[in-house]
Amino acid sequence: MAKKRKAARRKKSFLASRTFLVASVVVLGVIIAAASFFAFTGDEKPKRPVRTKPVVTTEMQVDVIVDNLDYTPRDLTVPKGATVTWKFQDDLPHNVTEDRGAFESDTLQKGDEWSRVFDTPGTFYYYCTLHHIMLGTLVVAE
Ligand SMILES: [Cu+2]
Repeated sequence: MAKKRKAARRKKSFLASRTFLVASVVVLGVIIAAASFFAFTGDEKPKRPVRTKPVVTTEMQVDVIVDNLDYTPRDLTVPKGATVTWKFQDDLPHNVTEDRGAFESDTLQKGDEWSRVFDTPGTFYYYCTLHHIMLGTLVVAE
């Protein structure tokens, strides 16, 4: 009788250690996944959104509306020498900051505007430093 109980206890302890092993592997997996996630996103610049409704224009004066935590159009191509004006219409303050520092507006409020002449061809990725979900692309054509 006592022998049987002892065997049962041994079986239970084996099960417990196996459960512990599985739990350890799961916890370790979660830690590795979290660590790699933070390592990957840590100092990286914001990711570009999927290109939606790209606008290509030959106009020399082009507006980008800043509203609802977004730039519209998000993806704009203008001719070399064009003036782009960001018009701030959101209730929240925003700015226009190029990823590599090519240009940077002040943080502006509803009703404000910020203009810049683009004489250098290239692709400029910009975002709002206050809201990293706000991502825009400006292409200055040759
Ligand atoms: Cu913002």
